[in-house]
Amino acid sequence: MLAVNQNLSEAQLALLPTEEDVAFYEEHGWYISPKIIADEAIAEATVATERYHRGERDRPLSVSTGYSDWKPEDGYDVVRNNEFVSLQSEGLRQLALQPIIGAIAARLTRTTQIRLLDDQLVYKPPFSHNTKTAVGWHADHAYWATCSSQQLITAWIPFHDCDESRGPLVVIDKSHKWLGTENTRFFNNPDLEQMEEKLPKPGREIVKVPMTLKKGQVSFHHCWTIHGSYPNVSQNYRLALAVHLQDRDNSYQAFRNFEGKEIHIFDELICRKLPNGDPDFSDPHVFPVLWSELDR
Ligand SMILES: O=C(O)CCC(=O)C(=O)O
Repeated sequence: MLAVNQNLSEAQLALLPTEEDVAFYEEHGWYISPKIIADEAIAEATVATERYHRGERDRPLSVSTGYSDWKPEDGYDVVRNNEFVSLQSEGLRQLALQPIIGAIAARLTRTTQIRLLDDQLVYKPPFSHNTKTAVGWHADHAYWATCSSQQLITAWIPFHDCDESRGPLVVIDKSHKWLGTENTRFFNNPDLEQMEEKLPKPGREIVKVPMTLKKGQVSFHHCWTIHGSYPNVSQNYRLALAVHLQDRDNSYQAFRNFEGKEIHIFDELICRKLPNGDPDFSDPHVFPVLWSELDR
């Protein structure tokens, strides 16, 4: 087996989570890294975002509908949610696929390989009385029923300092351990207080932890951690890239909901198939590897 530290500098190695950090993640369902992303990488991704928002694509997807894909005709004074941007924009790919992000995710989930699953570029306009910019409560895995793994993880990368006024991600502490969260899919409902009543909280106090980060820091959350993001009440825009990641063991599993309806996710449409006809969640064109200990 080749060394885990390949491609990471000594300085980067020192930034990986300790065993104590991993235990914290397992207990709380979230983790905040030190500064791991260079300012230059964020500057390049900001330019790439401007191009993306103008409609420029370096490599368009083979299927053009069925995923969130804000376009100028949707209006500017709204939350802009663009998925799968790292497959379509070179500049955003450079940010999303940084090995240090994969190495941290691998430590936190105790796996030997981290692959991309999906991503979301989320832009919130500066505050205006007309626009609600909170992102509603959801658990990421509730949108990924055909993923077999319970160790999927998301890295959230703000492109600037993000204090509580600028619409940070907010997680519900320890909610990854709650039962009954399979249908917590309220991403598009910005009424956080109203929807809080509908959460399957098992008689416990809800402890909300905003991910108030400095530029270059990244937060990580477990795929069952309930989270949303606060409205942007600042005079500046808020921009962040959520990079959704799979551990080595994740594979396709057929899934039917409680009404017996077959559920599918967009990823299945754009990846290659396995010999048995199932979608291949390790197709390197769609699910590139960020980090691997065994394959290096
Ligand atoms: O950026 C946001 O406001 C929401 C991102 C999100 O839901 C996530 O990181 O899973």
